[in-house]
Amino acid sequence: MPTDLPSGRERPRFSGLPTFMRLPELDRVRAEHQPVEWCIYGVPFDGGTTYHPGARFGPRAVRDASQYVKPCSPELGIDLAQRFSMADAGDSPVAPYSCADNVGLVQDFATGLGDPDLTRLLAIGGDHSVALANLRVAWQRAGRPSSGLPLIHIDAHLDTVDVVWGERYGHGSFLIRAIEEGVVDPKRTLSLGVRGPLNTLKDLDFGREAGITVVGMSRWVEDRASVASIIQEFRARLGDDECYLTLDIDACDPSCAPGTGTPVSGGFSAAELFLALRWLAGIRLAGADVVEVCPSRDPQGITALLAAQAAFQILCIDAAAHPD
Ligand SMILES: [Mn+2]
Repeated sequence: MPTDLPSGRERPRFSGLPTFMRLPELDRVRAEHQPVEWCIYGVPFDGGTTYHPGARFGPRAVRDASQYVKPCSPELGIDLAQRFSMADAGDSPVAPYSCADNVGLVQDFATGLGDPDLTRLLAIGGDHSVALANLRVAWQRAGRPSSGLPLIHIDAHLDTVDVVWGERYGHGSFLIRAIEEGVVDPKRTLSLGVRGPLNTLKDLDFGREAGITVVGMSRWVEDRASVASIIQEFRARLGDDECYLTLDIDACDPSCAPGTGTPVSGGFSAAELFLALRWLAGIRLAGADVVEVCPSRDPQGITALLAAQAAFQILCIDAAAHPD
């Protein structure tokens, strides 16, 4: 089903209220385009941040940058607006002082979006703690698979820290909580982009022992062909199952993504990130998120632009699995 998208050649992209990609607001989608297949929503929360705060302003910055995201991918031969009915549901309510309360609030909001049988959810953060809420809802909508959802995790950090400053639901803990809760299948989790320096040499042990395939940034740099074959193996294990994708923008190098709370040098260039996403094209997605854009550290807006264009590429991954 298509989306009513104003043409940038008729209505200038610098005019109008800035919804994500100029999508219609969810409650203004025409009846014949409901239920929507993808619903995008913002989560303006950064209470889970362990270093520079400010990702609470991420959804606004990404929406603003997304005015210049056009709907067609020539690389994949996809017109996203023709492939899917999509909408922007605005921002979730948040609990700025409580990570645990926030996860529950966002989960309740996301649960009510669209048609649970048909609508997939793309959350725009906010810090990475918000992914747990969207993951829980994606898992429910996928029919509560007992093994948990397969996951593609693109991030500089593995996010399997148990507790930081007494907090179990911070941005470095979303993945350990998701595995404990059974909403993610660690044995079908592929993590791309992890790199040092780390706090301890044991920081990756939980993930590896749980069965996560950790493809560190060093392997991408030193032996990219082996990363391609690991992705092929992962796709073979996935079969036709739906997979969740989470993108922490700090997976990218600070030279193309400076606006983030916990930057780590030596990450993906923008072009490399898009190459990795194209290698995933055709995987059916159960849901997705793009998190950790911190606009106050992004004076030129390049991080927000990258996040907006990456969100488009993520939707194209799923569109490639749903041919016309
Ligand atoms: Mn993260």
